[in-house]
Amino acid sequence: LLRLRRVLARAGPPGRGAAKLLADIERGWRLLVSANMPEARGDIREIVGQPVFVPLYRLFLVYGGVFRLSFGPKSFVIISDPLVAKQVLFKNAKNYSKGILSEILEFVMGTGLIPADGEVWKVRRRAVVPALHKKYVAAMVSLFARCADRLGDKLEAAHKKGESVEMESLFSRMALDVIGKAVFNYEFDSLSHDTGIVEAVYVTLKEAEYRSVALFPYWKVAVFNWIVPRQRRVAAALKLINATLNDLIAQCKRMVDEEETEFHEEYVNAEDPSILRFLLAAGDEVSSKQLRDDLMTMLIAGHETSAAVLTWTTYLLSQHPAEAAKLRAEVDSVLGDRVPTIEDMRRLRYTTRVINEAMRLYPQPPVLIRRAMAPDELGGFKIKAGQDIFISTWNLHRSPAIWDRPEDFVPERWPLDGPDPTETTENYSYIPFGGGPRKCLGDQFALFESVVTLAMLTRRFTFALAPGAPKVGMTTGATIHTTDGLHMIATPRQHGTVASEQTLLHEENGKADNGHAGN
Ligand code: HEM
Ligand code: RET
Repeated sequence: LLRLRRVLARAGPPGRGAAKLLADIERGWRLLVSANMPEARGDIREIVGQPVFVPLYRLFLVYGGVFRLSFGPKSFVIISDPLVAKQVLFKNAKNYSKGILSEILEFVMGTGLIPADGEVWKVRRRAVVPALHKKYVAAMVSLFARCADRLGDKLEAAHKKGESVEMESLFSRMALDVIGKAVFNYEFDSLSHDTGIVEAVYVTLKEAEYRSVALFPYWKVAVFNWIVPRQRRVAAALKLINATLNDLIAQCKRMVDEEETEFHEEYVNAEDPSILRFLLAAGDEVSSKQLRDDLMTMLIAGHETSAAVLTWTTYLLSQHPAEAAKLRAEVDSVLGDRVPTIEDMRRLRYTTRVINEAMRLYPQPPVLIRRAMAPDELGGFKIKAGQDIFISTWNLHRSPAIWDRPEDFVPERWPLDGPDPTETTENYSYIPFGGGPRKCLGDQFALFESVVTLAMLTRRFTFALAPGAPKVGMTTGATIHTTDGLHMIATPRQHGTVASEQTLLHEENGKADNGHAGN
């Protein structure tokens, strides 16, 4: 079977029929004979120098949905099979901890929700999830619109000066402004100023990215932390961020003490709708350190990922003018020159599908990390306690066994009148926000943030890659970045809707070319 796969892999990704047949045979085979897990004997040089998930895709085509990858004493199990991903994330989630992920992110998130495991995670998840209730998310829509408009003003100013714009860093700044207000009511205003605190956030983020792709945990060597200048800068940045967060927490505590309103399930303070305000008003027992860790976790989680989704969506649309035209038609007919509200989220259907599809092709992060706490059986193979595991979202989302035209950008593969695709509707073939008990708690927030921003920018501009811009390659830290930025020309639109685009949308709505294969 392996030999057959090798031969096929040389010819490139197989068609869906062949790939699905192979996957089925493989599953049956694993169950029939208690075979050993296929082992990829990679030369480490094949992996260094490019984003890790790229060689993992090639290995998936050769070794299948579950295989082992070893470097010296280190071994990882790589999962690219939806049902095995479901086992780890959902069915037997209790058996899996965050493993290496906690080691990477501990310096910035402490025992915050992403790295935490066990009792700490359980208690904090229960406390934080209610803060992102319906009314909160609805209140956030106007914040998204305000920040997207500020970004629009930047683009307009650049256009007046005849300049191109680097969208990746602009999206990153916009997402920082959004998440600062949303999580602790702090105005970074990073689209306009580079204050000390904005820089400190970036220094910290960069360090998290370095650690994500480091081949050995250099940060565990104590001397490095005070002799290497970068490590000293990181320590200084963290000190500044911690001090700022502690001030904000103290200030917010005072406000809550003075407040008259009773706390209730859908509590939102009009002047300060932040998550921090909710958590303090709820009055749970929580240490300032834990609160800081949770805020910091959300700051990083909600910033990096959203910026990356918007960057890759904008890139994909620049490569697909017909889809960009369809998007404009929808935005013009739904919004006209209105600012979007929560009700519009249901109406901006094609806009949502564009985001869904961009998250399929560029999932953020591209791999999920776990460690088995006790032995388990994954897709017919036994694994031991302590086994480190990578679930490759990238591979699942581009698996030739699951998708027709897996590499193509086809928002129409998700029917407009169908449900929004999630890990549940797609049975773990599509997991942009993970799944099971550790699923992203900002999923609705993030989806609306992307939809509002994309709609607002589409209303005001058309985008094209800047002439002579460097080729848009990928590089990875925790999320997928461009190698040299996303340089674009943003041209303000002449308003008045283009009639032919309106017709286009209505015609297409009738005959959705459903490229989605289902499971
Ligand atoms: C977890 C993706 C936005 C907060 C996750 C996970 C993914 C993810 C894949 C699961 C990680 C794992 O299983 O190891 C995304 C994407 C976003 C986004 C693609 C934007 C497009 C946000 C936002 C927030 C947030 C805006 C906060 C408001 C969290 C938290 C967790 C998490 C706290 C950990 C949950 C837990 O372990 O219980 N996110 N996220 N994320 N995300 Fe997001
Ligand atoms: C974020 C926030 C959202 C949830 C998670 C995060 C961390 C991801 C990491 C990924 C590492 C990826 C690697 C990819 C190689 O190709 C983005 C901070 C879980 C650390 C090593």
